Amino acid sequence: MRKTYTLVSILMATVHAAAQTDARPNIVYIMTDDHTEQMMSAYGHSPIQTPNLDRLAHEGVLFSESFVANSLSGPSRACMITGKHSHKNGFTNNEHGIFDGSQQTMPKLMQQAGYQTALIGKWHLVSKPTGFDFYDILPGQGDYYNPTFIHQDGTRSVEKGYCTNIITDKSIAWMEQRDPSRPFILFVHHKACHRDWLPEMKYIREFEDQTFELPDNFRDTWEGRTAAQQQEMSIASSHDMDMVYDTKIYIPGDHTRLTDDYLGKISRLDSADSQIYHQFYDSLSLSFKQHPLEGDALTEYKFQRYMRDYAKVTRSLDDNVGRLLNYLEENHLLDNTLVVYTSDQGFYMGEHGWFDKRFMYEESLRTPLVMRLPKGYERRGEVSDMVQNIDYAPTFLEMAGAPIPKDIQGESLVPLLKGKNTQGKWRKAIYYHFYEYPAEHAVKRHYGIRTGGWKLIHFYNDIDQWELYDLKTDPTEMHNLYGNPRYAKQQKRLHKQLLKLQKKYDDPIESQLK
Ligand code: SGN
Ligand code: CA
Repeated sequence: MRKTYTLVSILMATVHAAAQTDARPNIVYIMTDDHTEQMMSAYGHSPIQTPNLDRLAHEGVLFSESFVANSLSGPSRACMITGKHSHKNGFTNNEHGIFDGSQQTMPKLMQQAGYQTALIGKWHLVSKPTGFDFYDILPGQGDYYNPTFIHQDGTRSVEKGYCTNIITDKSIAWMEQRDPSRPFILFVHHKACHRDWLPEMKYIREFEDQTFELPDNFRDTWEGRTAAQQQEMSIASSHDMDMVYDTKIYIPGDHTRLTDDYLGKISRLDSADSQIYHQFYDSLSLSFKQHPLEGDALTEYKFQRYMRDYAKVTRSLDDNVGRLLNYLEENHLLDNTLVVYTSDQGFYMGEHGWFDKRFMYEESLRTPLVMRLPKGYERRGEVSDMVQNIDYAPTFLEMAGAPIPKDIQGESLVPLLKGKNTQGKWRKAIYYHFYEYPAEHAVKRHYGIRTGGWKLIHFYNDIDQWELYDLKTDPTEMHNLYGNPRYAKQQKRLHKQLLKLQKKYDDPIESQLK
């Protein structure tokens, strides 16, 4: 009898605790690394299917004009958590940056507003995370196979398994033990789909029958674009895209500069997985050795290998987004949770002949953004207003009913999510600034403005070149119109608009260059 009584009281307590007494929406923010719109089927032109990511879009909203402020991991993450451009949050580049965690951040403000805050996965801001009740992060870029995690007490441990699955397991485990009476914001930061695209064993043979179409401008020779000519992110170049490290093809005797890095990653596998891995890539290497390729044929071969491995990594990612959504659904959390899916930037899938990001050209300036909305937010379908990753912080704060500090530079997306008519008042242009040069991939420093139909970019530092694009007639940005008298009017107008944005965001770069 006593036993039954105890059980009933425990059950009652659980039911009571399960009701979230604070009705503000939860937020699950899923951010991947280097996942791009071209590889997400909801965006309409992907060669692979991403059903779970698409589910978010179909049940919620898809932002068709979504951009970053600085197309690189650390800087992008810093923009996201501060709601400010790089020159204001101080984290301008991966190579020399340490994020000043004592500054105001959105996670801190959410915490102060009574939210439980947790961060799991890639952090990449060097300093210790601040503003999180709980964190469990990857060191630096992290590893796909049996990754090491840095726990909140400073200790590290190697966790068995595939990184994308582990990050999801940890996210679910955190939600399981949270205080159900208070709202939460959970940041799920995947390593996928970052270089060097190491697949989960169960998908190692997926996509091998698929031949990916080359983008129209795959053989771009970058005329009229000096910075593009001098980049080091070309699929064709053996220096930029390495046969061993990137395409996982061993050419006997060809011990490239990255072999040790590659072996370091592969040696993390335990013996059963290592066998599967080697069986697969060794057989590819063997057939390559029997039928060696060169010139254009070799470049196209590298492109196919790149696309297939990227697709495999994306497949595991899509599964795991599905797992997380199912967890929310099964636990009756979906109705009152904002689920955001985005990436730290877009990526080149062979456009201009490239991989990687950094440039202000469309593929890497854009980032996928879909949201499944909590009750009370009625908007559905495509949102075509121009949004940027500095907008997430004010959006989450407004949803939490917390004040938005004046120095936050992004705009809250709440009016858009409520389906309100913004009466033409929404921004008509976005500002971009990339700083990491000299550095890997050799993309020059640049800043610029993108409007609905035009783009003006200034490459500076060891170069002084402007580029102007008419995005309506030249969406793949092949023709630099800068200085062409036919476009003098647009050029002048964009220069003016750019200066206005730099004034608005208080970026002193133009005066520094004079
Ligand atoms: C690593 C990669 C680069 C990549 C940067 C930044 N090289 O250095 O290809 O551009 O990260 O990526 S690797 O040999 O280590 O794979 S970011 O997404 O973290 O900004
Ligand atoms: Ca990235």
